[in-house]
Amino acid sequence: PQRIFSGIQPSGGLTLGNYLGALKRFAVAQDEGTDTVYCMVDLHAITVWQDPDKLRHATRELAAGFIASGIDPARSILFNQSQVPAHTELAWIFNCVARMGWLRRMTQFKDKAGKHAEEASVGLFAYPNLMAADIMAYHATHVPVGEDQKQHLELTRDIAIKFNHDYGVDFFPVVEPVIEGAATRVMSLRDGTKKMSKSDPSDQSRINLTDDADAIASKIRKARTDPEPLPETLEGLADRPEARNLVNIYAALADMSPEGVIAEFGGQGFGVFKPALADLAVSKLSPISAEMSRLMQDVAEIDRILGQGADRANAIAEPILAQTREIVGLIRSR
Ligand code: AQP
Repeated sequence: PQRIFSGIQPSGGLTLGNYLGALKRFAVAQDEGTDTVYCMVDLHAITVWQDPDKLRHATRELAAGFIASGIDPARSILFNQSQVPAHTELAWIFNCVARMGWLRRMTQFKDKAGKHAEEASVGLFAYPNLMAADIMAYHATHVPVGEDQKQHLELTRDIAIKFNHDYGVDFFPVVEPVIEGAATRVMSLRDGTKKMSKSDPSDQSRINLTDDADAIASKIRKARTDPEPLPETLEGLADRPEARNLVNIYAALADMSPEGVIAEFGGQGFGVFKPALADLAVSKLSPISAEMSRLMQDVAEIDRILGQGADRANAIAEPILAQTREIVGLIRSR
């Protein structure tokens, strides 16, 4: 049977990239009736310093973002990672399965640690092992993510294969990454070669799910573009990353193909396309942002939802962890 797992870090506010690359697709999977488990990965967030009050706020706001994007806590399991201890215990076991050389190849670590790898936390280096544990603790088979997470999922597969091989079992499934749609890589509005990211120092580079209509419209109006009108064919976007990004965003928001967007706007200048995109973005995102602020008025209710989700998550993960201990040879006295 299929089970989908995915997570988002409460390391700041949600962006349009997180929405199109993750949340919107999470809601579709749930609505298709798949078994869906969604996690606020707070333990991943602390691999770089987080102010404790801001972390609490971001975790609750992220939960509100999930619910406002259509994730129903009754149909999906929605919880925060640190309330389910199986994640960290399994991550330790995976620390002992994964090889240093595998982790050294991870481009996200290189990007995030930059020139200061010696000062980065050990947690940031071991991040992909915890991610593998998140997924394997539920025996998830499919993981919808953006393009940026592809390498980490390959590592998850390698860990599952090596664990199964080393212990002579067929226990952990080899997961399938699900990277599809027009917006698996939403780019920065200031630089079409960088991904849109919650931790980018420039707020102008991203659309936040909490931005109001004016902010959304103004960021799209000011988004960097070239002076040419949109091309008549998709191929014409090949060397125009900023233009291509805006076309992809339009397509994903409108549930159209990029070809369809070009069919509609090809030959038009950005003076026409940007206002149309701004209107579309405002109409799709305003209801989400309004629902998020409504939910954030009652944080006790959010905490209650996360607690219930954690109970349901524990009920799946604990037996899988118990079997893992058995396979590895860790004694549990009864
Ligand atoms: N720009 C993006 N386009 C498409 N998908 C994206 N995702 C993130 N950015 C984009 C997808 O969102 C999910 C959650 O990501 P995350 O918060 O766990 O970590 P991240 O990928 O590191 O996201 P950010 O926004 O860039 O956070 P920071 O700045 O803290 O590193 C994942 O499925 C991801 O693919």
